[in-house]
Amino acid sequence: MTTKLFGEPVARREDPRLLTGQGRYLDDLGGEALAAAFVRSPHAHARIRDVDVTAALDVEGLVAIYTWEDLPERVGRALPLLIPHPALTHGRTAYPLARELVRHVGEPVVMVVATDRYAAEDACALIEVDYEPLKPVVGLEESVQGAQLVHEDVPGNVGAHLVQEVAPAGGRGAREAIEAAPHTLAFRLDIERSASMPLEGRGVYARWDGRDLRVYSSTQTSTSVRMAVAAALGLPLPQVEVIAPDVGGGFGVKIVHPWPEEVLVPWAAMTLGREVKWAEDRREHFVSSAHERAQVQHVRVGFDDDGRVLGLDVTILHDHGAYTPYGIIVPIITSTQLLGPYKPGAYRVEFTAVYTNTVQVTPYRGAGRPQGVFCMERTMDKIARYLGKDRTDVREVNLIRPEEFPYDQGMTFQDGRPLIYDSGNYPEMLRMIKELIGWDSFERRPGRGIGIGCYVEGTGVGPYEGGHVQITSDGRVHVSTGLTSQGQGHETVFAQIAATELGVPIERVSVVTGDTRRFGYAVGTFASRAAVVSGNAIALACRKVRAKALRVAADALEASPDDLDIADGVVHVAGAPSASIPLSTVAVLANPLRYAFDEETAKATQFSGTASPDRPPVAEGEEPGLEGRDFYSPIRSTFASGMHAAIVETDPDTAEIKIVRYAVVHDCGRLINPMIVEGQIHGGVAQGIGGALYERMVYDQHGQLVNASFMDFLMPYATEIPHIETAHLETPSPLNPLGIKGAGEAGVIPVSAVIASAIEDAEGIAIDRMPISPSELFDARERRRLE
Ligand code: MCN
Repeated sequence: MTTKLFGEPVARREDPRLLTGQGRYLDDLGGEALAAAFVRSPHAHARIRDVDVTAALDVEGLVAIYTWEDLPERVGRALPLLIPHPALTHGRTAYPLARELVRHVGEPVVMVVATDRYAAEDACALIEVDYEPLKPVVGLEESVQGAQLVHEDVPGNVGAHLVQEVAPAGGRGAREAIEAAPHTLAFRLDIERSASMPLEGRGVYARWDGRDLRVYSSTQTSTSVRMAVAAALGLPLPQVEVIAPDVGGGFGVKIVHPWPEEVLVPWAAMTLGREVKWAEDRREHFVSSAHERAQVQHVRVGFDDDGRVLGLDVTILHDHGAYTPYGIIVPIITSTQLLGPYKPGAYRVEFTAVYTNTVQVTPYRGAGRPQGVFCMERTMDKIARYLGKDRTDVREVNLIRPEEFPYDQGMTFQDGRPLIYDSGNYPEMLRMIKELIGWDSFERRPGRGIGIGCYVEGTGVGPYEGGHVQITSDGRVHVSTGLTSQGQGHETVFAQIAATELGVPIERVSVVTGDTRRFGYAVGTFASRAAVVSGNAIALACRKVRAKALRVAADALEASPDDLDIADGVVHVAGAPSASIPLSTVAVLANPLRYAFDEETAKATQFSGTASPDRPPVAEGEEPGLEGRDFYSPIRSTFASGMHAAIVETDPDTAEIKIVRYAVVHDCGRLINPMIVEGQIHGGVAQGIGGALYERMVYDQHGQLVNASFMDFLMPYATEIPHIETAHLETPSPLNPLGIKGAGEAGVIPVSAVIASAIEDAEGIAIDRMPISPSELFDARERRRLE
């Protein structure tokens, strides 16, 4: 095969379109549609006494106003709880429009539809909602006290509680092991609340033609939106199409389905018989979508003189916010993946997830892992400091060795399946990161420190994805898969896979994602799963099509399929290049209708015109055409891993923190496209730096999010992001045909831990909370001075 593109740094094919303003995002569509806008709660907790719409009725262009009472029973139901779990004893989800109570600032109360957004917003401003304010629960400490309840029927505000314990066979439990250990440490760690901030917010646009409903949504899961909308509106699935156009980022927030707006806008379109659209504005994104991180962790660890962990006991307090559409996926990921590349003697983890009157918490890139890695890596650093050892030596003695794979880490994941690491080489990775950053030659001085952080990430979760591949009689290859893209470069990597598998030039391959008309069975883009799950499904579909192409070509060339190969879009007999036939011709021959795209092919297939006069029947066991589809359904996750290191400098006067160097070693199995993986890592690291130094959601005691704008919620600019040095280690996954592991969240996961490690090294001050601002570092210095 000459067309080997798998593993090559092929330039992203979507970029010319996306970077020159040719992208078609949600708000570029539906120019003629009516606009929806929402009245959202200004209170964190209140009872709705009355809604008076009288003044709004005079607004020119007003079309309709809806409250919860106006919704039919199916539409007005509480939104689905997407991933139930036995430990989630009190899961709660919101109604599409608030029913009697509001539980966070920003909860939608009234929907207005008007001829344009200006009129809709004007009407919203004139609607008077009479609220009876209730005392809000803000912050974890207040929630666990349970004096005030977020949901009247959830005692103590506790939605979920789970304990998991792993002990070596016949060995002590974690608490016992800690008591018996030569050394012990105990400390508390805090990670503040942050959120995905895609450039494009959420949005939905729907049209109803009296029979079929077409919904465009800026989503990460178009097939799930389709099912949810069909169910809510009582429509048969084939009558609902959902299309994700270009999506300007998601980072997790667009997995939640359906959002209230995703049900309400299509329902309004059907009810009014008009096209309706809603595009989220930035403030709505802050107060009405979802947040994450927000955890307090108490750690106790026992270890020996070498720093080997003998027992680890972690207690996590997790903030759900007001609702749990995604169940307990975030704290369960923290608790089960916290151990990273290490094997402590015994591990006990307990989490309690509580409600507060704040925006709901759902997975954001990294999904609970940054908190877990912060916990484990702070632990490693503290052990090293206590023993006066090098921090990498302490990590080294705790690492899982290459010969121990597959390694059953002992925990049970959300779906009840065990966490088994499939492959990796952590000691080699540690050697590589030390060399890349120059760990051993680093010259430490006050105000200049070096830090390290390591992680393991379960990627490529099931249950399945599919791929459809068709070769048409012009020789082009059309690939589709149901999951969506938000900027990950899927148009490029899936084309690389198809081009390599089929032996065709990549220019002839086109890729469609996230369109239920093209592919109806899919799960979605999250959990770094597209490359593993759709990538393998597409490869398997290509292999089917390739096998058929060889069968048809073998007939024409009077050869055995085993003697044939495909290169540059031409099937040829191995060793006899003149005996060949282009795939375009094979595609014509594969369809008895014999429709040739051009004259040359028509001649080659021995007929002219558009239809063959004599049509042979379709061979038994075959289907007409050169197309096929297949699914890939992983038996369990494949575990990617990485180690990051950074050098920081802190200003002696202003306490400003500057990242001088940042290095990454990453293992996502076989790389499809190293350039795209590096881009993913760079984006992730930038997001991680935001979480380490800048980004936090600041709620006041009334439950008001006081920094709900980009003026006040600090995100790093390009000027704050250092050059990121990257090296790859490829330990193929034995679990899937292509040997791939995921990469999409890799960059973000360990950054807070790495930066904390480096600042602590520079300052000699324990860094136990993230993010850390210059003023907080300054205060910490002052506290130390006074001690
Ligand atoms: N890749 C590769 N070789 C591998 C693994 C991955 O070339 N061995 C490529 C993939 O083909 C894909 C990219 O790297 O183009 C990321 O792959 P993968 O790890 O499968 O992640 P997904 O495509 O499933 O994307 C989801 C992941 C998540 S969970 C979040 S959150 C996230 C992220 O991707 N959100 C993003 N990256 C994002 N990037 C952009 N621009 N926007 C977002 O919203």
